[in-house]
Amino acid sequence: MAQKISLTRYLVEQQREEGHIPSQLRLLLEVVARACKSISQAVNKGALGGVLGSADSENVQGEVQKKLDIIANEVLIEANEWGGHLAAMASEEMDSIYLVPNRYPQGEYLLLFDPLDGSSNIDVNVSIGTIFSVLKKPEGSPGVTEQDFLQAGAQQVAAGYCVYGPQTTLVLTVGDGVSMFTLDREQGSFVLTQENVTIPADTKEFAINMSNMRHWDEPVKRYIDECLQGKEGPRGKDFNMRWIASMVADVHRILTRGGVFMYPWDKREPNKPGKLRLMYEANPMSWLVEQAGGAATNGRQRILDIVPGQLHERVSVVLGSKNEVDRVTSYHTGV
Ligand code: P6P
Repeated sequence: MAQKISLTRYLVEQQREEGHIPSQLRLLLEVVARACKSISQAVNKGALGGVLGSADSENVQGEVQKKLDIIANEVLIEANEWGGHLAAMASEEMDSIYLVPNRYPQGEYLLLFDPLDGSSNIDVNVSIGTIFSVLKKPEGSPGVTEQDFLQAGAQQVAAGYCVYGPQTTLVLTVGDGVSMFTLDREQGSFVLTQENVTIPADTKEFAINMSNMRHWDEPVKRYIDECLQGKEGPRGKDFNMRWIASMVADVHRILTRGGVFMYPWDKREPNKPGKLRLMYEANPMSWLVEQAGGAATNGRQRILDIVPGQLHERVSVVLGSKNEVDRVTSYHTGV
């Protein structure tokens, strides 16, 4: 029977062999993984843990916060603030950045996260997840400000998510491909279950919220309409549709079997580029997808090239199988 490789052993061997996981980053990733284990425990308790339903509060996005949103956020803050690997954190659930308290040593990394994405699915027992992105603190900046976070996604040094579904699976990249680790609850550790994850360049499966169709711009309507025409239409093949309304779950499916995920601009909110957040949803997911051989654009440009103007900036997202993403992008740009 093949020996189980734990996340710790994987990171130690990557650090030794590849040399691009400095000790502080390895510690950061292990701490985030441990926090995800705690979140998984809380999520799995559901009604038994008194953690379902809404808290009496809203987040910076103006969304009603679920109790588990707040629990997950607190777990990640408390797990990461004392280790000396971080200078500051940013979260979908917090208006401004969180500076590591002065009583703890400052590290060289910035951690951004959506502590519990897909929270509308919590109360109906559908997969949800934690998404995280790691940047380096700019050299020389004495203190840390929000400006230090405003780096393009191409600057990430690590990115990943943990999906709380039938399995609890951590998916991670440090720039050398994508690896998946499944939580072994008997051992309490994440075990390597897949390396060199690869997304097929072609697919017959798209993921989009079809109820918004009348609000999309023309290139998106054209792409989806051609998919719906099936083999009789210009694509010459039938398509299937999936929409879990939990980005982590939809992206996990695409990393596992291919597909294209779209959350496009919507004319009901013309001044918003999209619904999803650039820094702690689109950027980490886009890097994972690119590291697995896929592509990710906002319909016109590579998401990882977008320089953020603000921490909670939104973006349109088209990601997954490269040939499909390229097609959607070409319909927008005419190239
Ligand atoms: P809709 C979850 O709230 C989320 O941010 C993503 O995880 C998901 O892909 C999307 O919104 C679902 O949006 O409009 O279909 O509910």
